Amino acid sequence: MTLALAQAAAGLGRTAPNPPVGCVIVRGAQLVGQGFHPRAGEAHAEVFALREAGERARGATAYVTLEPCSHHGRTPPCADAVIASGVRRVVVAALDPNPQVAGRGVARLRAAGIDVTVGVGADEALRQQAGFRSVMVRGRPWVVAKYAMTLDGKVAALNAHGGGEGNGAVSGALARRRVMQWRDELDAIAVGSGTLLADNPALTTRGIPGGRDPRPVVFDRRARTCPQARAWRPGAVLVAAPGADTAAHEAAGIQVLRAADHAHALDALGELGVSSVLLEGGPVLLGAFLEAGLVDEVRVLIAPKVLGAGLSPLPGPRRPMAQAQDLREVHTEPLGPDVLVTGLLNSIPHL
Ligand code: AOF
Ligand code: ZN
Repeated sequence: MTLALAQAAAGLGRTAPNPPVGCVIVRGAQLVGQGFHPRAGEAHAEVFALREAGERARGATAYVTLEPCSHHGRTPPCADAVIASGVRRVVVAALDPNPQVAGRGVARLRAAGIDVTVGVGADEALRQQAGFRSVMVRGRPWVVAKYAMTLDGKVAALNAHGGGEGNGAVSGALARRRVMQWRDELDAIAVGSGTLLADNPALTTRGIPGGRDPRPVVFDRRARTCPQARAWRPGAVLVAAPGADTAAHEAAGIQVLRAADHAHALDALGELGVSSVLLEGGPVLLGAFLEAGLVDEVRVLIAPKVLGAGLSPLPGPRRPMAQAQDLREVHTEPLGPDVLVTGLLNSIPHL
């Protein structure tokens, strides 16, 4: 299953609205086939793996990171392909929350006499499929809030006017590389209008071989950003208030999405085929998402430096420590001199 999960990882950021899925086929001690789902509309992981295995699939065991599908979508049911191949045992990491599948894939395999085990490697599979599961079950993308801060909890120095000062990276090279990996793996990257105005960020993936750029989403209620800013490449989305004057942006070819609040904006992004969002700031947008309960996962990079006055990452109301939000499934990892802390605020939809 570890190999199947590694296969699936090749599809991260490329399969929406479909899930990233990996499959390996093992006969005795021999790996006879492997594959992953490259993008929506193309064949599913099992099909690639079975194709490679050919006749050697007979009597073999298939490891799949998602329950083989039982329905006719853009492609025919994988459960039928698995049955036809002669595979004798199937190990599945997680069931498919798609209501058209939802356990029917496994049921069909079992009805054909195949021995099926479910749940092996489920934690990692759920993390890989968080975006797909989120849209399928909740109708909105999985939101990952990311920021880099100093030991004293500041994300940016202050400029002379008391605003954020964009210049100067907080974290080191390894941490910055990890952020680029996340940009490669998540469907969209979201920032607020303040960040666009202050930094004019490119919001691209740099330094990752074969990397792809996430779709820029700019939360700009009043459409006050410059339509010529670097973020406005093809596919970029402006999220504006229902009454905002977006004529200049529309004239520049920018896609405008109107939403009364952040929750509705996320629903609309889900409908556009965005399964996961890397929310990179600034603090006003992060704080608003957090208070609305819309941050599902947090990834924080902590740099061993002390700044003094500066911007806090997540401004929120005053509350007693007993009411602080606790993260679940917390992981820490050193990245050179920095420390990465990740955790969940909402659970990944499971079946
Ligand atoms: C699998 N293996 O590799 C994937 C699955 O339109 P389609 O035919 O591509 O079907 C999309 C649905 O199939 C998707 O919503 C999810 O339920 C399942 N994805 N299933 O057996 C795969 N990518
Ligand atoms: Zn399938």
